[in-house]
Order: sequence, then C-alpha cells, then structure tokens
Amino acid sequence: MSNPSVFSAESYFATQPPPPTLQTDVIGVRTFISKQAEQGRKVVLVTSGGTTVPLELNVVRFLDNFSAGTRGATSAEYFLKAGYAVIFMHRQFSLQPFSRHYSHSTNPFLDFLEIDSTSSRNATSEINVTPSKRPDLLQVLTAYKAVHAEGTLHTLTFVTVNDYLWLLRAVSQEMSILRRNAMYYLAAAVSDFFLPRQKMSEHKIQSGKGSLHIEMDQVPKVLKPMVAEWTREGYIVSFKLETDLSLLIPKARQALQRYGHQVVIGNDLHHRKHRVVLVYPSSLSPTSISSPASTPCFNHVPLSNLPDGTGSVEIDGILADTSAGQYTESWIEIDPSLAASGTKEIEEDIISELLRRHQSWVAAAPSAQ
Ligand code: 9Z3
Repeated sequence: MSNPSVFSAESYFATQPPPPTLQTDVIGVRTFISKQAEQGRKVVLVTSGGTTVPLELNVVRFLDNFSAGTRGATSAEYFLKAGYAVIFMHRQFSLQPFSRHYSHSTNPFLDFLEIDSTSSRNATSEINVTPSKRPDLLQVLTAYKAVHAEGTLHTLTFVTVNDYLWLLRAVSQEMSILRRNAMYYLAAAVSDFFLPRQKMSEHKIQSGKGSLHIEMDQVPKVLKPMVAEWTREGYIVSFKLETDLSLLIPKARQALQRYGHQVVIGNDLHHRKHRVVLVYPSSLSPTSISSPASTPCFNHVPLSNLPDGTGSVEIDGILADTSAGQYTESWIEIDPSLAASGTKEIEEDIISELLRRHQSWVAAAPSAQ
C-alpha cells in the first residue's frame, strides 16, 4: 500500500482478517440460494442496522453508526410478502422482520399478555393475549409462520464493519449465480472509517495521557467491485443518508456516476420515515418500463420546496457532473402522521416501486435467465 490511509477493496481483504464464522455462513447461504433457485424464486439481500468500529483488539470501546434497523426489517417483510426469498444480513440485536412489531422498547410483548387467574388447572395459571391485541398479533404470527414453513428467510448477523464487508462480498459472490434474479438492497448504515487491525491497541486504551487522538482510515468503496466483479448483472439499490438536504440528490447522482449501479435511495435523517427520493440513471427511467397496475403514493417530479441538485457540484473535493438529464428522481412521500402512528409504512411503496423496476430489469436481460 503506497498510501496507508487509502485502502482499495483488494488491499482491504488482503490485510484484514475474515470473521471466524464466515465459512459456515457461506455454506448456509449457498444451500439457501440453491433451494430458492430450484423453486424459481428471486432472492434479495437486505442489509440492515449499523456497523461498529472497535478501537481495541480486546474491545471495550467502539464507534457506532446510527440505525435501529427499522428500514431493513420492514422492507424485508414487504419483499417476503411479494414472494421474494430474503437473505437478511443485520447488525446483531437490531430489529428483525416480524419480531420488530413487538420491540422491547416500543411494544413489549409482556404488556399484552394476561394471567387468567380463573383457571387453576394443574395448579398453574393460563396465559391469554389481551383481546384488543389479538387481530394484529394473529396477522404478524400468520405471516411469520408461513415464511418459516416456506423457508424463504435466511438470517445472518454482523457487528463490526469488518464482519459486514467480508459477509457482503461473500454473499454477493454466492448470489451472482442468480444473475438478474438477484437484488441487493443495502440499507445498513456502514461506517466510512475504520481502524486497521495492524493499528489497533491490543488492550483497553488507557486514559492517563489526557485526550485521545485516533486516526482512522477510509473504508474502501465496495460498491465499485460489487457492481463490476461480485454480482454479475444483479439489481443493486444503495441508500444515501444525509442530514443536509441540499446534498441528497447531488450525492445520490455522484454515487450512480461512480459505481454504475441501478438505484440510489436518498433519505434525510429527520424525514426518512415519510419521505425518500429514488434516483436512477435516466436510461432506466419509468418511461422505458411498463406502468404498474396501481400506482403507489408516488411523484415523478421533485417536490417544489426541495433542492433538485441540478448540474455539476463539488463533493469531497471532486467536481462531479451530475447533470439533471442523466438522472431521474422519483419522490415517495406519505402522510407523516400515518407514518408516525404506524398506520402506513413508506417501505411498502418503496418495495412496490422496486419490484416493478426489478421485473423490468429481469425482462430486459440480453439472454434468457
Ligand atoms: C440508510 O440510509 C437507512 O435508510 C437508514 C435507516 C440507516 C437511515 P433505520 O434503521 O434508519 O430505519 O433507523 N442506510 C444507508 C446509510 C449509509 O450508511 N449510507 C452510506 C452513505 O450515506 C452509503 S452505503 O454514504
């Protein structure tokens, strides 16, 4: 490495150790994919939750990325509902499909169980579900049991950004046999910085020396090899998270320009549950694909009070040509109060739109899949 702070994907994987469970994980994924391929199902990899960057080998402290895993867990349910098989690769202990509805912090399941003291059979009391909670629970439980019976959900966990990168590469390579029938939905919040193993302190960093100075290296931009080498024609959806709204569209366009994948979904931190923007290369614009039977809450023009990011823009010191004509933006917006109450989930509309576009991607394959 000439410049130790700039890792290419190649130099990263040559110098950073794989997680100990990688081989076992790959065998599980391979079995799952071949079963789904036999049954003719499309498969989506959903990544979800935030990665950590440990500061010590015997880890006491780490840097974390914000994400509860709501976007990933919710989206996975809508993909399953649409008949996709899902590889759900998530941060350990972050939200998961189905059980997310009964998260211990927002809706603890103990709160809707009741002890039936009238029943004293076998000297033990019976447990009942609070009647008002039954319809919702029954719906979630039915979908959960059906998915388990069909074997269409495969779960993998990561904690560190290193676990994430190794798993992402391995799973993408395994899925590449599905070619266009594979979708990659990268909703995990991935650290841009990491501490290479070679620079990590073995033991807990001591506090005696006053302030702490840590220089982190940049995580390699793996979308590039993912598109060019790992996935063979897969449909790749990445997410762009910003807190400065004016950067959302330019940064999404820049990512498409740099990596050549199919969609960037831009979301800003505070409005992510009710507003997102899907940015595509114009060659994959809605006019070139068939219309849906029913259109979700979906706008083909930017909302008037939002920046459109037209033209060239300097990002990270690089002048990116993000001319409007090369890209198409589609805003999806739902009523904030419905999103806040959980009555409507924006992921339903995001997935519906992506399914339509993935279908067109499959149909446009140069040869039969
Ligand atoms: C996202 O933007 C996700 O939508 C959120 C979901 C993390 C905001 P929650 O889990 O939040 O529902 O609480 N994910 C991608 C974030 C990210 O790290 N993007 C990188 C970037 O913005 C590109 S891979 O540069």
